[in-house]
Amino acid sequence: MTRGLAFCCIFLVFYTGGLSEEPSAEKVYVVVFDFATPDVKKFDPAQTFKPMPFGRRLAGDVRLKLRREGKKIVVLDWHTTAEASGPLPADTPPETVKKLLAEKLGGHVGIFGTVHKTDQTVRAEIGCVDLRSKDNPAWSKVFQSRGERVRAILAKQIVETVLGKTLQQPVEYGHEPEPPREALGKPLNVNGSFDEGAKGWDAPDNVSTFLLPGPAGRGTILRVRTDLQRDPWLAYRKALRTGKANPANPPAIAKDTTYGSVAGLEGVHYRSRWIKATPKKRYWLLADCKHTTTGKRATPKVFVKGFLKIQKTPHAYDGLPESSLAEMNLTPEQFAALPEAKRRFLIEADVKKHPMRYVRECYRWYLSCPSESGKWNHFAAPFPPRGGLPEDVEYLQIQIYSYWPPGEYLWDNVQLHEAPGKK
Ligand SMILES: [Ca+2]
Repeated sequence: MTRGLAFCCIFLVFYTGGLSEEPSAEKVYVVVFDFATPDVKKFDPAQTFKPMPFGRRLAGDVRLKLRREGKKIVVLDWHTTAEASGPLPADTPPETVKKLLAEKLGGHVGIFGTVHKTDQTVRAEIGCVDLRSKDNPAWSKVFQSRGERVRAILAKQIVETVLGKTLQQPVEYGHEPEPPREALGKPLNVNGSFDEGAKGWDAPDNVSTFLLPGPAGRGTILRVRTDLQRDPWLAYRKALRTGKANPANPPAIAKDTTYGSVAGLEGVHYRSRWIKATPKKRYWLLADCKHTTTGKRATPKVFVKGFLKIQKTPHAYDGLPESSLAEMNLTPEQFAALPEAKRRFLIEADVKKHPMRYVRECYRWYLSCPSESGKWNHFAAPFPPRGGLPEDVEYLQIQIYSYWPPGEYLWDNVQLHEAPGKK
C-alpha cells in the first residue's frame, strides 16, 4: 500500500498574491506563531518523556523552510515569538494578529493556526495576515495529510501557499552521474565504512542502532531497527543523553510494527561527528543501504544538516540542553525557578564550555535511498543541487535516517566528498 504522501488539500477562503510576487526587493519580516494543538494528549506524569505539541513542531518546520528560501525573508526566532504570544489558534481575529505584528514584533506577515491530529491524519487550519497587502490582508486555508512524513508535507504546502510558488524538490539519485572514485578523493567524514567501529559517529545504543560484522567484503556495518515500541525507546534515549543509561547494558524493548512505533513517528537518526563546512563548496554524498522490512519498498534517507554556532545568533537561546542540566544536577523546573541573572550566567558559561550543544540548524539536504527489500543498493548525489553551500554554514552533520516501514535497515560506506572539478 502506498502510505505517506499528501492526499488531500482543501481551499477554504480567498487567497491571491504571495510573498514572491511582491515587487519590492526589501526584506520581508515573517512571524510564525506556534500553532494550537487542542487534541494534545494529557501529559502522563508517570512517563519521563513529555512530547512537544505537534503544532509547535509544525510551526518550527515552517520557520525552517521559510528561512531556507533566501535572505529576503527574515523569520523571527522561536524564543522571541513565544515570548510575545503563546500558540495562536486559527480563529484568532486578524485584528489581534495585526496588533501583535505592528505593535510588538515589527513583522510584515503573521502565520498562525490550529492543528488537529488523529493517529492517522493531521488537519492544519492555517491563517495568514499580511500587513503589506492592501487588497487581501488576510487568508485562511485548510491543509490535510497523513503518514510518516506528514509534518514535512504540511510544512511544504503551507510555505508554498505563503510564498505563492512551488518549492524545488531535492535532487534524487540518478540526476547527475556519480564521479569516479579517483575524482572524489578521500572522504571528508571519518570512518564512513564503520570498519573502525563508532569512530566519527554516535555510539550505537544497542537497541535501535548496532555496529556488527556485515556480509563478506563489507567489514563492519550499521544495523538500525525501527520496529520498536516508541515510549520506552524515547525514555531510554533520554536516559542515554543524561548519562543515566549505558548502551553496554541496554533495556529489552518490545517489537512494535504499528503506526505508533518508532518507525511511524520519530524514526531513528544515527549521527556523525561534526564536519567543518566550507561555504560555497559543493559536495557528494554516497551511501550503501539494504532494508529487510516486510514492506516491499522503503525510502530511508541520509540527511546532511548544516549548523552555525550560537555566538552568531545572540539571545537565540533561553534554556539549557538536557545534557547540561543533568551535568548540573538541575531539573528544568529548578532551572526555571532561578533568578533571570543566574539563568543567563549559567547559559553563558555553558555556551563557553560546550559550544557545540548550542548550534542552530541553518541548512538541510538529503539523499533519498528508495529501494526494494532484501538487496544492497548504492546511492549518490551532489549537494547543494544548485550552486554552493550557503555562507552561514559552519559545520555539517550526516544523519542516517531510517523510519517507515518498521523493520531492519543496514548501512555501509556513508561518505561525504568534496565535489571534483572547478576549485
Ligand atoms: Ca564497512
